[in-house]
Order: sequence, then C-alpha cells, then structure tokens
Amino acid sequence: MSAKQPPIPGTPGPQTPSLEEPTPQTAGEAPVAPAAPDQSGPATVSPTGQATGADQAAMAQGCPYLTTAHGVRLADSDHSLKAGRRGPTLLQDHHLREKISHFDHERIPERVVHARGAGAHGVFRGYGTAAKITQAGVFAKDKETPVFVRFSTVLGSRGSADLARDTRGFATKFYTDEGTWDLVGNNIPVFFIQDAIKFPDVVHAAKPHPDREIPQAQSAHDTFWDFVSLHTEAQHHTIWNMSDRGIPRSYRTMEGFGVHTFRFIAPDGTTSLVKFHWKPVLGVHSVTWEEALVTNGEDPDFHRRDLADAIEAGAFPEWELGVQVFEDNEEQMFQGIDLLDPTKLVPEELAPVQPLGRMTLNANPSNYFAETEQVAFNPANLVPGIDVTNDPLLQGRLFSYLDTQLSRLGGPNWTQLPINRPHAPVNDMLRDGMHQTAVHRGVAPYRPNSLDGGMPFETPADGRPFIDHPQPIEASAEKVRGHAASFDDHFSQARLFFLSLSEVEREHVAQAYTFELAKCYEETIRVRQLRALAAIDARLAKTVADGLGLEVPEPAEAPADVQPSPALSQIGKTWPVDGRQVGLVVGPQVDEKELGDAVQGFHDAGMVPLVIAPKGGPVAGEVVAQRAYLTAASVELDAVVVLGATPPAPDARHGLDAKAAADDRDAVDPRVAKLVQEAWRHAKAVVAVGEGATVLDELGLTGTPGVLAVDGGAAAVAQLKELMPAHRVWERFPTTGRLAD
Ligand code: HDD
Repeated sequence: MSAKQPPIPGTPGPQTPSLEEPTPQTAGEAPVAPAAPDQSGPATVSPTGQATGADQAAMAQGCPYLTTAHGVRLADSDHSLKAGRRGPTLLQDHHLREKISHFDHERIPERVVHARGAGAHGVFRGYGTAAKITQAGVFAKDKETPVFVRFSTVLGSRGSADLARDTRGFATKFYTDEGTWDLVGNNIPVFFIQDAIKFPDVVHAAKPHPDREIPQAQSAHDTFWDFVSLHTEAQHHTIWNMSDRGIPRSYRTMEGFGVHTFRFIAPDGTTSLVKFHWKPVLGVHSVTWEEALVTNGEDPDFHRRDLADAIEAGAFPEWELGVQVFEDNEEQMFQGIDLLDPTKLVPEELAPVQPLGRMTLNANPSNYFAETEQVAFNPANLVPGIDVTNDPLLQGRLFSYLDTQLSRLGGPNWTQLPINRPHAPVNDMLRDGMHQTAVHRGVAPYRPNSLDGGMPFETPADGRPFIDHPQPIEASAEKVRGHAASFDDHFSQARLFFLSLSEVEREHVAQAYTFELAKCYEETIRVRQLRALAAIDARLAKTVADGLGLEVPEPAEAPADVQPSPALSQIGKTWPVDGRQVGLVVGPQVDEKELGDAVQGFHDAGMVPLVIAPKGGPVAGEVVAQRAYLTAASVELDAVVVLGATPPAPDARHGLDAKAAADDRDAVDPRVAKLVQEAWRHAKAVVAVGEGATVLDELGLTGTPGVLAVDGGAAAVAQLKELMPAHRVWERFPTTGRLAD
C-alpha cells in the first residue's frame, strides 16, 4: 500500500472516517437522486409504437437505471477507466470487461438449416371434430392453446434474403395443457430424401460450395443438381421447389404440411394414420421469378416485414389445421401409395383434408433473439393421442433435433428458456448441466426413492400419460440396411404434380429448371437432370433442353401413367382480399375527393392502401404520402391505382429512362412508368382514375386484360374487389403453348 493516501474530501486530515458520520458532500450540497423514469405506461413498445405487452422485469429491464449484470448502478458507460485522461485503460475496469466480453459472445451458432426465420405468437382453437380419432386435448371443441410459429428458409444463412427459391419451414409449438407438441413441417408436402441418414448429404449438396462458399441461399449450382440428378428420390421435392411454391408471396399465403404420416390414438385405444395440412385462409399465393429477384434487392426482409406488419395492423394471419385420415393397416399403404415414404403425397381428391381447428397469429415477438432465435423445435415433442410411425425420415429426426440444440443453445437446459418452457407443469428429474436456472429441491433425484416421499410419481393409466403405441414389428424382421420396394418409385408423383398444374404454372416450372441448370458449369450434370425430366414429362424435358441448347437424352425411365390432382394447382380459385396491398400513385395535382374515396374504400374492404406521391409529406386533405416515387417498389404491391396524371418530377431518378423523360417532358415520370410496367408484367391489376388513363395510354397498356380506366376512387375500389380475389390476372402471363394439355 502507498504510504501517502489521498485525503478524504471534507475531513481535516489523514484519519479513518467514522461509520456513524453522514457521508460528506462537496460544498454543502445535499445528494439529489435523479428522477426515476415514469413506468406507468405500456411496458414496452415496438418500433412503430405498438405496446408489446411484455413485462419489464421478465425482460431483465426492471430497473430504470443502467446497471451491471449484477445490478450495481452505473454513472458512466461511455468512457473506460483510464490512468489519467490521456492514459492507458486499466484492467481494473470491470464494467468495460463485462460489457465487451458479453458482446463478444452475443452470437450463438446459427441453425445448420432453416437459419433465417420469422416468428409470431398466436392461439389455436380446436373444432372438436377429432374427438373420435384422437385423445389429444388440443383439438377439443373451443379449447384454446397458445402457439409460437417460426417460418424459415432452409438454405440461406441468417443474413440472407427472404425471396430465395427454396423450401420454407413452418414449425409450430403448441403449449398444450398436456405438454408441448411441436409440428415441425414445411410448405411442401414431400421431402428430398426417404431416410434420415441422407440428410447430411442433401444439405451438403445444397449448401454453398465448400471451396469458395458460393452461392448463398440458392439451389442453382452444380453440387445441388449433381446430387438430385443422381439420388432421384429427390426429384419430387425438387419439382415443387422449381414451381411457384418455391417463391411464396408471403408467409401468410403458404400452405404447411407435417409431411410424414403420424398416428392418432383414440380414447378407446384404436389408431388411425394421419397427414397434417395447414390451409391459409388467404389462399396459396406466390410471386413471379422476376419479382423475387427484385425483392431480394429492394427489401431482403420482405417476408419478415409482411408478417410483422400484418400482425401489427390487426390483419391476423390464419390457417386451418386439417388431417387426411387413413386406416392403420398392416401395410401402411393407401390406394397403392406408401404412407411411410415421405417423398409421396396423397391427393386430396382421394383423401379429403378434414379440419380440426384454426390458428390465429396475433402477436409479434418482443425480442427476436430471445424468442425467434432461441425457440427450439423437436418432432419428438408429442402429446398423448399423437404418435409417430416408422417413416425412416421421421425416425431419424427424433434424434437430430434434440442433439442439435445441445450445441446451438449451449447445453441441455434449453427447455428452461422462456420461449421453450412448457406451459404444463414439469417435474423431470433432469438435473444440473450448463445454464441450469432451476433451483431444484429434495435430495433424491432418482426413482424409486423413499427420501423424497417417492416423488415424483409415475402417471396411472387414467391420468392421461403418454403411451407409446405398441406397434407390432414384422414377425420375420432381420436387421437390415435397406428399404421397401415401393420406395423405388421416384418419378410417378413428380409427374403427377407437373400434370396437375395449369399451363402458366408449368411454364414457370420449365423456366426455373432452365435458369437453374444454366447456372451449372458441368454439362454432364445438366444432361443427367434432363434424363430425369424426361421421365417426368417429355414436353418439360424438351422445353428445358431447348433453353439450354441441348438435345433431350433418353428418359431415366418411361413416364408413368398417373391421374392429376387439381387441388395442387394454385390457379383457378378465389380468396379473400384482406391485407392485400394497393399502391395509390398520385401526381402533383391530385383530386382530394377521389383520393379520399379510394383510401377509405380500400380500408373498408380490408385492404391496405399505400399512397405513393412525388415526394414525402402531405398530399391532399388529411392524406400523407407513405411512399415517395423514389422509395416505392412495385413488388410490395398487389395492385396499382393511378390517380391523375404523373408528369416527370424534377428529381426523377438518374439513369432511369432519363432520355425518355428528357425527350418528352409531359409524359410519365420514369419511376411511375417503371412501377406500373413492372406491376403489369407481373400480372397485377392496374386501374386508372380520371387523367390517370393518360399514363396507361403512354405506356401502351390500355385495353390489355386486367387494365381498366374508371371515373372515381370508389369505382377503382369496386373494380379491384372484383379482380383481386384471383390473386393475379393470369391470362396476362405469356405462354408458349408447348406445355398445354
Ligand atoms: Fe429439419 C430444422 C423441417 C427433415 C434436422 N427442420 C428444421 C426446421 C424445420 C424443419 C421447419 C426449423 C425449425 C425452427 O424454426 O427452428 N426437417 C423439416 C421437415 C423435414 C425435415 C419438414 C422432413 C419432413 N430435419 C430433417 C431431417 C433431419 C433434420 C431428416 C436430420 C436427420 N432440421 C434438422 C436440424 C434442425 C432442423 C439440423 C436445424 C435447427 C434445428 O433443427 O433446430 O436438426
């Protein structure tokens, strides 16, 4: 210790201060505590000012003052502790070390697949229709169960873009009274592989090449097509990816599928086999490939934003959960379709989807990391009345998910994280381990015991325990690495899917294959995939081969004789218009009444009008611009209304059709021209009000399908209510006739 201590302020000399004396203050000032912030209002708000309803203490934000992780209040978090103002930083600075060290460890390993996602809270309400086939309480009439859903892309890393051509994850955690049930599905009803042992292979093939880590979030590369053309059981799932299903318009407009066949156990113990389907109330809707490409640049968070905005606006996304039900027979087959083969679907025309209940997503997460990132799903999380089958893909998944959470969430206690915590009471006898937050009592975490009074007890049969169904195994079963002969059919359902699509959808499939294979460097891979396409459909193979400048090779096998399933097409139905976004493009002179009528009319119809003006700020009357010409993007719109003329503004974007704008100063602003032309090209309805018709004339769109000129704002609303339930103006998509029936 230094012999010379600094004097204690306010004391006469070098003496020990008395503990009884009040703490001395400088210059006679009384200590003044800063006023505590008012916490009487909503606990937390989202970026747009909506209350999230989250409890501050639960968010580890219970103190109005900045503290250390140990609750010590801090006076300064802007300067490190230094030896003098210009001196080196001291190792003693605990606050600096704690702050930097915690930051250093802010990231956890991203999911090996499904890394990029978006989550939402909601509720599932049972219809009571399943009472005879399953004892699961979650389906009881009007029973409400909280849920958390995470949607995801499969291939891209956490920072990739939402509109990648990819499968989408659709994972639902039901916090039931009888324990947590996870339905971990996709937006495609079949999977790439039949056996879990192939999962590392398909993922390694689809992920970026290991030498340069290129390309990100895409299947358009050699290793992917190398694998799927060799391992042809992947062909069925792959054709779904190449269809419009691979580029959804929104998470709200995706179907979801449990993929595997599960087993329901009725109250009397009888069993049936089921396949789960989520049906979106808004219908299945996708974007065009050009829209996907543009969107990934304009707004890489398109799907995340769409989900969060819809929930915040009160347009709660909804899905009906249903099942196809099959007899639990010894063969586990239905009309020749192997129910244990996850590369096969059962057409709805053969087995209708029977509704069990409805899910409404009604709250956004308060914290992305705590909820959407840390949520951990596991297909092995089942409740009494729902059991697994011998699907070899499902069997492997029962191991994989628990295992992955150990490294992703840093130990075995991730079920204690708030988002993963069951809502049913827990007494599991699992103890200790990394990040243990429970303080267990008692001395006997073993069974049987007498020291803790025998607790916890096993559940008697009448207490609704989980019972593994005593499924008989084959009498003559031998240990074998192999599969059933029915698993050898790799092409018939890929063909069934292709034949079920409308002509426009088939054209999109052909274009997607052409694009992806053109990105492969190896011609042998392209030719091998063409052989697979020839086994699916000769016209498809020829169209793609022509696009690649190749000859069609011999088919891998003769195309099968199959019956199409019209239910698999996205086209030809109509859907509610709730939450659809309509761009109201206005020029410098807009009629206040027409604009007001349009805004009100679209709101009344449950749609979302977005006013797009030459610049930000007030437009007319009460109406304020939500987008300027500079920031508006056609891809976020489902339809466009042009209210009045839109001459070029002086700040028209550089380089964007600038010559046309310069040559013809009275024509259309080039940014409006781009927006309207794109919307037209993407088969969206375009309506002009009054002088807006000049825009359609200038762009040469007048008289084409789904393009209309009307008198007023109210008439524009009426027209779009007619046009939009079909999602797009399908007849406007060009087709070649080569893939028509
Ligand atoms: Fe998987 C994540 C869906 C087969 C191994 N899978 C994951 C997620 C979804 C699916 C939606 C993201 C969950 C989340 O949001 O956290 N997976 C499927 C479907 C499959 C499937 C529908 C087939 C029908 N998966 C599958 C197999 C294996 C895995 C065969 C391994 C043998 N899946 C995983 C995983 C992940 C995962 C590596 C990564 C992160 C996680 O589990 O929690 O364990």
